[in-house]
Amino acid sequence: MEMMREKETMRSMRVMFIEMIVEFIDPMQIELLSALARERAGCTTYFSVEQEHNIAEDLKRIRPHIVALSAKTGGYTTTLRYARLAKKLVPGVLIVVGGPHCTFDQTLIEYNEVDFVVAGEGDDAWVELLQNIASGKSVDDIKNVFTKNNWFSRFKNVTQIERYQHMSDRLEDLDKLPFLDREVVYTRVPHLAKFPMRSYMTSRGCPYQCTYCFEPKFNQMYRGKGHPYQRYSPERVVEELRYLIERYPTQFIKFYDDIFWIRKTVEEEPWLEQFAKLYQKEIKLPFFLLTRCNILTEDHLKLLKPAGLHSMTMSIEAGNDYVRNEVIKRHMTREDILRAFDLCYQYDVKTFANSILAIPVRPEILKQMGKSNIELDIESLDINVRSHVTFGEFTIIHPYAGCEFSEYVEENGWFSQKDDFKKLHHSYQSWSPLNCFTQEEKAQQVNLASLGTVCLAVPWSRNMIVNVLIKVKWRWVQEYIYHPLYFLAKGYLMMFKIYPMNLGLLNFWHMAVRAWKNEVNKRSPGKNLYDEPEIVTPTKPAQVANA
Ligand code: B12
Repeated sequence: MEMMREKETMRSMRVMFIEMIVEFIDPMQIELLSALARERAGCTTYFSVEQEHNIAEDLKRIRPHIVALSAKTGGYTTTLRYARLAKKLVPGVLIVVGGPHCTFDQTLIEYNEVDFVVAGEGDDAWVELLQNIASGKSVDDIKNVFTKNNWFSRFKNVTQIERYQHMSDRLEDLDKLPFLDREVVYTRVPHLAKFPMRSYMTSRGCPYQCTYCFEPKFNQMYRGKGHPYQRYSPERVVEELRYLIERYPTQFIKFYDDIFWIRKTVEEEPWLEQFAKLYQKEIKLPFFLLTRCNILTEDHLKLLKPAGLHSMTMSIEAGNDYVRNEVIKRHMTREDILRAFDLCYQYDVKTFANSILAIPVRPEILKQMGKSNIELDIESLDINVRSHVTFGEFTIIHPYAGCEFSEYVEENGWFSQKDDFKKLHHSYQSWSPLNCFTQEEKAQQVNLASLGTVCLAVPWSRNMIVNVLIKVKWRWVQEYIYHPLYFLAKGYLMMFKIYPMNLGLLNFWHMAVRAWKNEVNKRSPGKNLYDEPEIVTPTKPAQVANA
């Protein structure tokens, strides 16, 4: 396969994607951008993952014309490190950066090592950019694309709202997109090909207001430019899944849509019924999806369960009403949560709930409530236990670009977006980056993050966990006892309850070792995957980097 790709390079631009790590979920943005580059711009595409490959060697061997990077807020400095490395090793290479971080922070274009920033939806912009580069045309007027030229002459000194004028309309007919190019990833990351769960998104967008997510700002950015929720037709979903199943071992489908339906009743959303019928007839595999407690009804379960619905995520996020509805704006009552989880219990649909710990509340409000921050976190554990959650993940809130929560912590002096984004750990399983907590409180939060999951597997341990175990301060206890316990509980619940699959003994062992390494990296401060994030200072504009 590598050789076939190499031959093709003789007649097309070589585009190389670089990622830090690939877990057990497909990096779908790479797969989509690769398919677009190959099918619409005639490029040859390559993929390199720092955790698996020697990126420097890959860069020297492939000599890409374009390096394409997807920036997340935690670790965007690592993205810039890849860009610098590519510029050093491959003279003339052009660096394109897109993804959730630079959608809201286009100033990345000011770094010398970045030639183009693509904000928002990248599909059309990416193809036009590649086509124009290949044919030597100007790229400065392409919607969603920021270049050194247009940035310093038109966009640097205008408001974000004015920059939004440079966005194209939302892509409405998703069916026009090509199938994801899984091959570009699977040839380099065989563990993902062998893992028999395929991830897929049938929709884009979410109309809700949660302050820790970028979607509300995204919707603002695209106001007047199309509906905030777009989706493939059921026929298209099933066609792509069938294509996938024929090629790769597949036992389970994970629908990763932010939200699998948005209206409150089945009647209001005919798509669901059409999908359920087709899926049941053509695919038949068990599946997982994400939705919200306040829009789940019995009718949804009656419709989707026979089609194969096995498990789903409904995030609880916070047990305390004030935190849930005022601070992070979930707009969901306690009754909504209990009712939805009880329904799933009744229908034997396994549940995977996310809860976010360490959401800070202003001291005067804490005083009024007569509670401490950690007591609020314990309320989140308790509502998980009460809801009979099958698997619960407890993460630590991290502020990200484009999220209202980042403004909230900045206004309160707990975090500086300008100075602290660049220091964020790449994972939100790591310690809180907020300065309103003491080290002791932060240690309790990460202890609860590990032990909360254990508690759901062994509910009678609740009192011992909240009264004794989370108070232990020794790092070695966290690393050598709590993390492994979390890992065992998560492994067991994931593999036997949430995503039941038959891996075979050897495959199971390989996957377990890999998963363990990932978990250690995610949870440990100072144990970033590679090095401490490099702090980069934006430099003066380089010579205009047009192709
Ligand atoms: C699937 C997913 C994952 C998967 C796969 C991650 C991966 N490497 O691809 C898993 C579960 C592993 C994962 C992990 C994490 N994730 Co995640 N994940 C998602 C999710 C649900 C979908 C992403 C996706 O594939 N979308 C489909 C593709 C086609 O769309 P897209 O990503 O938006 O890409 C489009 C544009 O952004 C743009 N684009 C993107 N990259 C590029 C690059 C170039 C060059 C160009 C031109 C354009 C471009 O073009 C694409 C097509 O329009 C999003 C939520 C969401 N709805 O987007 C969160 C999200 C991306 N994840 C997020 C986070 C925080 C994480 C973690 C840090 C969580 C953690 N464990 O601590 C880790 C980071 C791991 C890592 N280093 O990648 C945040 C990122 C926030 C931020 N500002 O950085 C998001 C946005 C969720 C949220 N709303 O807060 N995640």
